[in-house]
Parts: sequence; structure tokens; C-alpha cells
Amino acid sequence: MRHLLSAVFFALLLALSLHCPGPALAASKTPDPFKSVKKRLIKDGFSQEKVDLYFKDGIRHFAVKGVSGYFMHNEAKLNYSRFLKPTPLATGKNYLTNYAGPLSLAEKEYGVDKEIITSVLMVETALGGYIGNSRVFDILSTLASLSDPVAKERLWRQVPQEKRISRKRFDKKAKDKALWAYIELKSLLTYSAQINKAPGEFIGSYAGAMGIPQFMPSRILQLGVDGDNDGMVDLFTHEDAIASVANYLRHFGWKPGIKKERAIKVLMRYNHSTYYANTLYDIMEALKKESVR
Ligand SMILES: [Ca+2]
Repeated sequence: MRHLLSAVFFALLLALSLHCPGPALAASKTPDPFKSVKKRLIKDGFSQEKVDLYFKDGIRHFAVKGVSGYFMHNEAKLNYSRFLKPTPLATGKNYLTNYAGPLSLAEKEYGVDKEIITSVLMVETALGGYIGNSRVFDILSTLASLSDPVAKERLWRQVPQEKRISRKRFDKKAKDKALWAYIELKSLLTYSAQINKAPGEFIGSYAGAMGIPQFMPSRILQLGVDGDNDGMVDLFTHEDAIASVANYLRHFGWKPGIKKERAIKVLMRYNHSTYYANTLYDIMEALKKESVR
């Protein structure tokens, strides 16, 4: 009899729970925008356990604010020339003095002028003063998720309408960015395992570039250097940042005594803008004028 009563009681509970879904059940009905990204990561060799752990905060990883900039009309004007003013140049010169050891070492080992390394770090992050405030994992996951129509629609609905680009451009951009970001996301996960740091802990730019020299995760794996020999590449340290920039520039063709025309081409591999590359070159020249060689 007690068994029968229990059975009736549980049947009643079950019926009630079906009619009145609790918050957890209701939340599970929201389509998961990361469903296909997670599936692909597992297919590409990441363990289900790890993937579940990375995405444990669910929808909170969906960085609408962080990625919206890609899909809005942007009137912001770049002003790299401000770095050629006396105050930033004085800061650059101080950096050349304060980090003379690692800079000279990198110059000798990679054949890359210490003033161009300093110039890159000045323009990228004001020598480490501004390294971005976006969670790189969320940015890359959100962009990678856009190959899934559910995620794409979710973002389209949330990008501020008054500044939103056309639907046609949005679709094209979402497709391209998703392909690119998925590769970078995999690189981030590989890198985070290498240095034993949770992927969610990395902070970077709105594009997912990290550290004092702003490398994308794939570039860290390819060209990052452990400048201070502590066993890991950590671009938030100056020694590693300096050696990695030198390695990057050498990789793309920088040589001692390089001519300006060739140097500009190499610098454009860092950022595809002639304005950017020319400014870096001019900063290098200005720093050389007074630095002790
Ligand atoms: Ca290191």
C-alpha cells in the first residue's frame, strides 16, 4: 500500500513538473548558439569534458557587445601620427633604456632593429599600457558560432539597428569571420593548455589579439618566443613580447639594414595598412635620432 501511495505521489509530482516547468527547464529551451561550435571542437579532438567546462557559463559567453563593432558602420578615424609627438617619443626612448637588455638581445639574435620593436609596441598597446578589455574566448567563440543560423540570427537581432550594416554585408562578414575565428579559437585552446591557463582568463582586444604586442592566438603558437626562458610564451611579459615581435618581423623578411620600401611591406604583415606601416617606420627613425647605439 505504501508503495502504491508512493507511486501515485511521484506520478503526481511528474505531472506537475511537466505542466509547470521550473527555471532550469525553461532556460534549456533557449537554443544554444554554441551548439555547433562545441560539436566541431569535440570532432577536432578536444575532449567533451573540457569543452563543457569552457562553455559552462552558456549564453553568457555570447559577446554581443564585444563583436557588434564588426557589423556596424564605423566612423572612427585612426590617428597614428600622435605617436610622433614629443611625449610618446620620450616614453619610447625611456623604454629603450629600461629594456636595453632584452631589446639588444633580440636585435642581435633576430637582426631586427630595437627601435622598430619599440615602435610596434608603442602603437599596439602604448608599451603595454593598454592591452584591451575583452574576454578573448568569448569574442572568438561568438564569432565562430556565426556559421550556425541560430547564433547568426541572435546576433543580427541584437546589433544596434541604427548603425547596423546591410543584411547582405552582415551575412558575408559573418561567414568570413566565423571561419577565421574558429581557427583562432582552436589556437587559443591549444595555447591555454600549453601554458596551463584557463581559456576564459585571457583578456585582449575586440579582435582577440593578446598581450603587449597584440598577437592573435595562431600567431602566438607560430611565432611566439619565450624571451625570459621561464618555459612558457607569455606575451604579457616584456621579455617575451620583445623577442616575439623580433621573431615575427624576421619571419616576414626584416633584415639588418633593410631598405624602407621593403620594411614597409614587412610591417604591413603586422597590420595591413600603409598608414600604420609608415608611421611605425617614422617612429623608428625618430627614436634612432637620439638613442645610443
Ligand atoms: Ca616566458
